[in-house]
Order: sequence, then C-alpha cells, then structure tokens
Amino acid sequence: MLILIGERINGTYKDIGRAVKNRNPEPVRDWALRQAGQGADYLDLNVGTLSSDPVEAMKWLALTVREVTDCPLCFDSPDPDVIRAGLEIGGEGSIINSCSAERGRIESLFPVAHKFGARVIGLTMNERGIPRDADSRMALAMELVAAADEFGLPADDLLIDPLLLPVGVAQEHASEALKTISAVKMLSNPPPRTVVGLSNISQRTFDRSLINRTFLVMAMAVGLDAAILDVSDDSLLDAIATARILLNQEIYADSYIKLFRSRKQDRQSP
Ligand code: THG
Repeated sequence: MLILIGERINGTYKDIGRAVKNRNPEPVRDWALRQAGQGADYLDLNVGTLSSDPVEAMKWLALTVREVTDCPLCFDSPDPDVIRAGLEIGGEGSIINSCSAERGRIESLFPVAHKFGARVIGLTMNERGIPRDADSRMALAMELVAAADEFGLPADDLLIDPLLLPVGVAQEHASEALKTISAVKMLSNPPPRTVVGLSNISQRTFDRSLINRTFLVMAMAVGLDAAILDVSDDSLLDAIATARILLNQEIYADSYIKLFRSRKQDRQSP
C-alpha cells in the first residue's frame, strides 16, 4: 500500500510559516488533524526558512502536532541538528527527511537513524547537484544502499527519492525519475523503497492537481512505495484508489473508492 506522507505542515506555506514564527498552535493542530483524518501515514514537518532558531521551531512543531495526534512524523530539514531535535520527540518509527549522497551527510545522519530506529529518505543528489538522467541518479542510489549496509540500516528502511523538479522548467526530469523508481528495485534484495515529493512536479503550472495525480499513477505503475503529497486533495486519493484496482493490488468492487477511503480512515481512529 502506497505510504502517504502529508506535506502540509511546511513553513513554505504562508499560514504555517506565520504560525511557526508566532508560535500559534492552531493552524498546526488543524492541519495535523485534517491530514490524519484523510489517511496520512506520516506527517512531514518542515519549519521553513524564516526561523531564527530552527531547532527550537522544530521541537515546538513536533510537540504541537503530538498534542492532537500520534501519527508518525517525518522530519524535513537540510540541518542534521534540526532533524535530531525532531527525532528526540518523534522517536522510533520516524522518518529522516532527508540525506543526500554526500559522504559528510551520510556520516552525520545514518548513525542517528540507526540509534533512533528511524527510516531515512536518501536523495539522489550530491555536491554536484541533481543529475539529469536516470543512470546518474542510479549511481547515487547505489552509494546510499551501500551506506545503509555499512551503517547497519535495513535496506527497506531506506527510501530513495529521485527528486522531482517542476515540469515547466525541467520537463525531461519526470521520465528519468520514473526510470529511476523502477530500476532502484534491482539494487538489492530486499530492495530499498522509493519516495517522491509529488507537488514539486507541478510548481508554477496551471491545474496542479491534474499534473500531480497523473504523475502519481504513472509512478505507482513502476513500483513507487511512498509519496509526500497533498492528502487534502480528494481527486488525488481517488486516483490512488483507482490505480490500486487497475494494478490488481485490490479486488474490484463498485464501491472501491468508498472502501479505500473508509479503510484509510479506520486506521486513523484510536
Ligand atoms: N523530497 C523530499 N522532501 C521534500 C520534497 C522532495 N520536502 C518538501 C517538498 N519536496 C515536498 N513538499 C512540498 C510542500 C509544498 C509544495 C511543494 C512540495 C508547494 N508549496 C506551494 C508552492 O510552492 O507553490 C506553497 C504555496 C503557498 O504558500 O500557499 O507547492 O521532493 N524528500
């Protein structure tokens, strides 16, 4: 079953950015409850770029979410200290978002993942940036898989992210990301998992929802395991339910959308 990571508690959204700055818990609690109610398996937490003290901001964000839901958390920051602060609150079963394929990053984050029993999102990028094609992304994915083995992380606790870019400015990347998602399955046994930050692909386009759900079903067809996405988009959840039927991952019933939604919501009730 595709792992759904709710994207909305992110400081780049104006309401959350302001809430973090003013330490106003309401928008954070509201989005935590709303996303959990829509069936999110994890909530991505990102303090944004406006905080003067991102470590304290992440602690506040995680504790605020914890007041209303025990949904597992995904700590999204380029700063290992911010991620560590989140893990102290989220504990075992959290996700570290993220670690690039740079040796310094790996050495600072993989031992932390091991210590906390956390999963790690490994990005197919390094000091030279995001590669253009699938083969170069695979070389970096391979380094991340080797690092998981070296630091004693189970292969399936590593989620490889091929990195999606806005289709309007980097159109050729979408198909290369799809190739990477399918090729990653051949890297090890058991293979690492795969994840994307879905909404990246539709930034600065019209009809973002259509582009998001079209890409997501294509990625599901090549074996995508998880996505950071807008769980409040009902048409996206309907597309996931439909893809599950068409990929023969679920037995067809006329009411399959309703069944998918109620099963998701059941898992959220205490
Ligand atoms: N990979 C990983 N983590 C990620 C990403 C990824 N985390 C962040 C991001 N990408 C995924 N989350 C988002 C959240 C919001 C948006 C896109 C991706 C978004 N925001 C609006 C925008 O920029 O237009 C904000 C608009 C507003 O202020 O209302 O699109 O790829 N591992």
